[in-house]
Amino acid sequence: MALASNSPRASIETKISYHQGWKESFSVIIGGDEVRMGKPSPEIFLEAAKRLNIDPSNCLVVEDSLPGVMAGKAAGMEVVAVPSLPKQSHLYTSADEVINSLLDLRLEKWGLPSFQDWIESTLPIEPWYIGGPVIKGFGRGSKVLGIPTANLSTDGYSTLLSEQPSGVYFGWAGLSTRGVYKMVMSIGWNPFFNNTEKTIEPWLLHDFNEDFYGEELRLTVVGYIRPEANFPSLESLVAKIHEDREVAERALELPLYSNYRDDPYLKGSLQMNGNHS
Ligand code: ADP
Ligand code: RBF
Ligand code: MG
Repeated sequence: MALASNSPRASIETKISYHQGWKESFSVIIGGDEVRMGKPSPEIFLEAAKRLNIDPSNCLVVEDSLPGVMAGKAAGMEVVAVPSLPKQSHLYTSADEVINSLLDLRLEKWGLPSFQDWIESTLPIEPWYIGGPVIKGFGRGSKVLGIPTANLSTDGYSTLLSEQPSGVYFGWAGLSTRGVYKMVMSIGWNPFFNNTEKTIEPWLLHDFNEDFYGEELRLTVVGYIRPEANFPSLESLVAKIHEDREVAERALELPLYSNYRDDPYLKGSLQMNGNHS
C-alpha cells in the first residue's frame, strides 16, 4: 500500500504524524516534490507502483480529487473516487466507481481481500452521540412513507454533521421521559426528495401512541448500513427502509452493539435533572 500525494513530502510527514500507526501502514510514501510532474500527470502513481514493485495495471487508486482521478487513469490503474465535497459525483465520470465515503469502499470488488469488520450487513463504527429536542421536519415521514422520523435540530452540531458521511446508520435512542429504543436513521439530503439541508432522521423502532415533539431525544450511533440512494419509486424507497429496519433490529441484538443500550448518555438528562420517575 502506497501513499502518493501532491503535497510536499515534509507536509505529509507532519500531517501523518498526528495519526498513530498510519505511517507504518504504507510501504511507500511519495510527495509531490519527489516527482517532476504532479497529478494529473500519471508520474506519481507510476513511481509508486515501481517502488511497490507492482504492475500499474494491478493497482487500485483511491482518490478524492479530480486531478488525482485523471492521474490514476492515465497511469493505467483502476480508480475509486471519494469526492471530498457532497453532490459532486457527476464530475467524476472518468473514475471506475464513485463512492460517497470510505465506509462504502468494498475491496473485494477489485480482487483485493475484503475488510473483515462487516458483520451481518453492518459496519461497526466508533460510536458518536447527538441529541436535542425533537423538531418538526417536512411532515412527510408518516404521511408519505408511513415511516415517522423524529427529526433533530442540527444547531450546535454543524461540525459533527459535516464530518459524518451521509448514509443509513443505526443505534440506540433515549427519550428523556420514556426509555431507550432501537433506532435506524438516515443522515443526508434524501436523494429521493433532493433536500437542500443535511438532515438527521431517526426512526425509533417502537409503536408510540402519540407524537413527542419538543421532547429531549438522545442518540448513540453505533453502526453503518449503506449509503443514501435514490429510488425509482416511493414503494421501492419504503421497501428498502423496512429492510434497513430488519438489519438494525437484528444487529442491535449482537453484544457488540447491544452493550450500548446502557450508555449513560442516553439517559443523561434524566440523571442531570434529578427526575427519578
Ligand atoms: P416530521 O416531518 O415533523 O418529522 P414525521 O411524519 O416524520 O414528521 O413524524 C415524526 C414525528 O412522529 C416525530 O417527531 C414524533 O413526534 C412522532 N413519532 C411517533 N412514533 C415515532 C417513531 N416510532 N419514530 C419516530 N418518530 C415518531
Ligand atoms: N431517503 C432517500 O432519499 N434515500 C434513502 O436511501 C433513504 N434511506 C432511509 C433510511 C432510513 C432508515 C430512514 C428512516 C429514512 C431514509 N430516507 C431515505 C429518508 C426519507 O426519505 C425521509 O425519512 C423522509 O423523506 C421523511 O422526511
Ligand atoms: Mg420526520
